[in-house]
Amino acid sequence: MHPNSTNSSQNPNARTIEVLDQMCKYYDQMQDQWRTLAYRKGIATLRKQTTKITTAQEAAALPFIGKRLAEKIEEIVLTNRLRRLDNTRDDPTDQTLRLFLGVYGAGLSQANKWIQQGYTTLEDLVDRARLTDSQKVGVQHYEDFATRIPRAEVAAHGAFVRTALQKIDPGFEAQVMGSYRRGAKDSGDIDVMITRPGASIGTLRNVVFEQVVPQLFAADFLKVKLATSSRTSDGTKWHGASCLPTSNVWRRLDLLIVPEEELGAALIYFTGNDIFNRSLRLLASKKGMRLNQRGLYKDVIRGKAREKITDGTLLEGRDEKKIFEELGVPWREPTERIC
Ligand code: DCP
Ligand code: MG
Ligand code: MN
Repeated sequence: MHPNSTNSSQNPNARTIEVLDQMCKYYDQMQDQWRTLAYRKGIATLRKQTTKITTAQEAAALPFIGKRLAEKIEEIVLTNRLRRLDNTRDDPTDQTLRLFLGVYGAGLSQANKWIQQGYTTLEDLVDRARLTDSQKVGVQHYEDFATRIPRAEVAAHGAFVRTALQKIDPGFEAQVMGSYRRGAKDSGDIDVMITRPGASIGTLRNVVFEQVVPQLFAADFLKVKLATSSRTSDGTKWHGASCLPTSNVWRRLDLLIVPEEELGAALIYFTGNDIFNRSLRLLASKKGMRLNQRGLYKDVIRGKAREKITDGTLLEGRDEKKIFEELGVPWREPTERIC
């Protein structure tokens, strides 16, 4: 999550950050997006401090650290631990919930249903629960998907996809996005963006879905296609699992199809991180603009709650640097987009 936190042990708040990171991970596993986000912002603030923050009052004076988080910081400094975190570790239902939430494709309601049905282990799910195909894969490869992917292996999966694409048409490009592009030493999944200068979205989709994906299955690199819960699937994404010939660990792989006109906006969106993206979108909306994974738009009319009333007109989609310029944001290297 924080790939560039190299000299973290030298940070005066290293121990506080370590404990808060665990708490953040817990909320992330619980799919509590609000608390996860609040912790990540607070942790980012702490990382920037050059002195040790010891009191709640000191902590609360810093950006993105509210009263509750400030109190937790003080508790960690005073006791070297966090009761809230200890509690989660002692509660068996909580542990089972987290176990089940780790199954690919299982959300909170599904995980809670399994608990209500009396299941407590992954074996219970295999033996007794009625699972979707994706959930079956999620259980069978639970360990695989929970394991971080070393940077070199992420690159190798990207290269495998690129080679297959360029055999069909040398004009194709495949670029690894997400945490990898931000320079992370390991990643949770592999995000590969596919594009080709001059090709229409129809051509891109056809080559990817009708040619590359089948070929990569035949090569035994792709293992399975996985369903997503998102309603936003517009036929430009493929989710599944891949495995290198030299390995037996399955990895989560996303293929993202992007036409040239949208390349710059997609580069921004799929590089992230998600907090950086949110802050750019908020800034755009404050300036009467709108940013999404397809482009930056101007003259967007919004209502009282910043809800958009008109779509606006496209300012820039193709060029990543130009989008920063139009937004009036100084260029940030991907490795600096950690927020
Ligand atoms: N993204 C976003 N908002 C989301 C999900 C994703 O802005 N809710 C963008 C930013 C992410 C990128 O898509 O960086 C890729 O999403 P991933 O979930 O794969 O996240 P990362 O690649 O950043 O991290 P990980 O190493 O966990 O895969
Ligand atoms: Mg990723
Ligand atoms: Mn992904």
